[in-house]
Amino acid sequence: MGDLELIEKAKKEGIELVFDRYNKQKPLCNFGLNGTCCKNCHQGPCRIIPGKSERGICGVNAETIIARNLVRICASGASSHADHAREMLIALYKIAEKKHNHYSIKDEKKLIFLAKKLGINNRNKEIIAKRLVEEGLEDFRRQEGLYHKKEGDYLNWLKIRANKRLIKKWQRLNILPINSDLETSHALHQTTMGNDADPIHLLLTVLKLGLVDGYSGLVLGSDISDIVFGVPHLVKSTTNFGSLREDSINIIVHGHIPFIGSKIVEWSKKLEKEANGVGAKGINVVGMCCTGSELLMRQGVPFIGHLVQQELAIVTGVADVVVVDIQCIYPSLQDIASCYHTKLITTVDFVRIPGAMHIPFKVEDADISSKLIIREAIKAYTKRGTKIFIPKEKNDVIAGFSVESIKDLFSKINKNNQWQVLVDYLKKGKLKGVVAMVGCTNPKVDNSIHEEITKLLLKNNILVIGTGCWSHVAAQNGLMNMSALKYCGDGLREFLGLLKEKNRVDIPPCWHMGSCVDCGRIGVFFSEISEYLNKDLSSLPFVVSSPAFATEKAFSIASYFLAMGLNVHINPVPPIYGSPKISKFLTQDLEKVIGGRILLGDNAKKAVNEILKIIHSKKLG
Ligand code: NFS
Ligand code: SF4
Repeated sequence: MGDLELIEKAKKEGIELVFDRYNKQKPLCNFGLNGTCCKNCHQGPCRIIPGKSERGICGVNAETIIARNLVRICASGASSHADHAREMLIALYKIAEKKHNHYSIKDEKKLIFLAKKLGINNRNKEIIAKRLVEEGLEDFRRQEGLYHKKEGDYLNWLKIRANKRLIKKWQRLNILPINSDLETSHALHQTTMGNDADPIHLLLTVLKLGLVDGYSGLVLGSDISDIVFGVPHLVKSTTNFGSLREDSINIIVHGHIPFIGSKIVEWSKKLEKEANGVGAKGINVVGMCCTGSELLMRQGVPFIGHLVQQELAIVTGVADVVVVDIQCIYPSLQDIASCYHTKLITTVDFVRIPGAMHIPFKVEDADISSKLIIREAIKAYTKRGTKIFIPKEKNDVIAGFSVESIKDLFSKINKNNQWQVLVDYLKKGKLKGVVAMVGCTNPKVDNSIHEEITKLLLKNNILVIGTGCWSHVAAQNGLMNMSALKYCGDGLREFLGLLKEKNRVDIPPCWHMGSCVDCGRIGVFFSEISEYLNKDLSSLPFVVSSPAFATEKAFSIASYFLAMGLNVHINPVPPIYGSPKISKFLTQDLEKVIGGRILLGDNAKKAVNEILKIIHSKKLG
């Protein structure tokens, strides 16, 4: 797919890549891999060695260390998503204040839909938006549930977006979060030296943090970005490095929040003449990682690479600017950029990379910063070297499968009960289930596992939906266009054919639901079907798989899905192996507590076997 050629090129040019650094780190530390190291205080750090040092200096055992570490992973992941969502809320408030005209409320329908759920009634959309923001921010500051536990003292977004049956279950388990910041800071406190030593209680906190991640991060983040940028609808574009252009100025937008990217797309058209002035044919904006998905599904921008490919984009020699905001940005980008003409630009105050240029980006002066960034790209283009190689491969992609757009597709078959279309196919057994593919790529893993699992699922008549870096791998391998129908079993092909016929649009077998934050859309998708059927989510043939998870966020997303009662395949094995009790609890007993558990499987066949076992045990009808 061109990656190998680029890796070869990097080698020749003496450039160190993520894969080289991974090799230098080998062998990876077993204590870290098994979850049995603790540095939560300075009596240690401590490691658990069976038969030698079974307890840390404070007396804590392996189970507790592992459970505490998982809590901390989830607190970190959840706070990343919650911070993202808060950023969106604050931006929406500024937009609603109308003190500037850089952005506007694009999707009034979504605004009203959410406002109604929150009990907000007004005729003025700006007033509605501001009140909606206040309700969202309440999820970062509510303290009421602390004094006296009352009914309803938990996240507003959970109240309006979660499945009612699940809320009751979470209430019984006492894991309904009061406010996002409180829960993540509480989790850090809970896991310091001398606090919670009960591993099961700690693992329930992992589920609670999954709900924080889900409702004050993922769902909230996607909802607000829909209001500002519009609910995604089906859109066509391209993927792979072949979407870079030698004759044009290439701007790679990398990170997670769609504000910068969308403006750069807009200004790249307006400043085209300036680009022509330096001999470039035009300005080609492409997306990397989750920003790639955000821009793809709303503006049809090509998305060219996932986490472990970000460095390779610069190695092509045609990346004029790489502009980044938050999360998943390898600091090595600057080292590599400095070997070429590439300008790396950071934009968020708390994400700085030594050597990179910093252009602060605020929604209230988005146009100014976008122009500055594009002009940096124009300048950089004039300094392009000759060490250029763009892999040719380029695949077509169909994206934009939001819950709303999926329901639109279904409504052409059943106007009033959209979910019935999917339910009928599941009941008839023509579709066996739905699997959501999520998460990262990882240098530790052969990332073709994404592609292999996906193909096996399609063959087994499973509808595959998904987000994040999975969507890059799937798209790059042609699984998000019509050519992938050849991988589908007959029942799935019939289902997709019916949708195509009734809607008169191409429907590929893998549905791109967006960036990682859009895992919230997956949650809403599953929740709505379970509510429609009035059945527990854990009784339905739905599974989640994260076959190459890398980030803390990916683990907190997994806890969100676990908390919903779904079975979640996670690979590589999360740091739980240091305790047989914890491993057993998470991979077996958890099912009795919440309905779902962690599935393991380090290759596609094993993973799909596990997934199919679950799916076959949960037949509808
Ligand atoms: Ni999500 Fe994985 Fe990062 Fe996006 Fe990719 S690494 S947790 S998919 S880019 S956030
Ligand atoms: Fe060691 Fe306990 Fe301190 Fe952890 S909290 S570093 S196990 S003494």
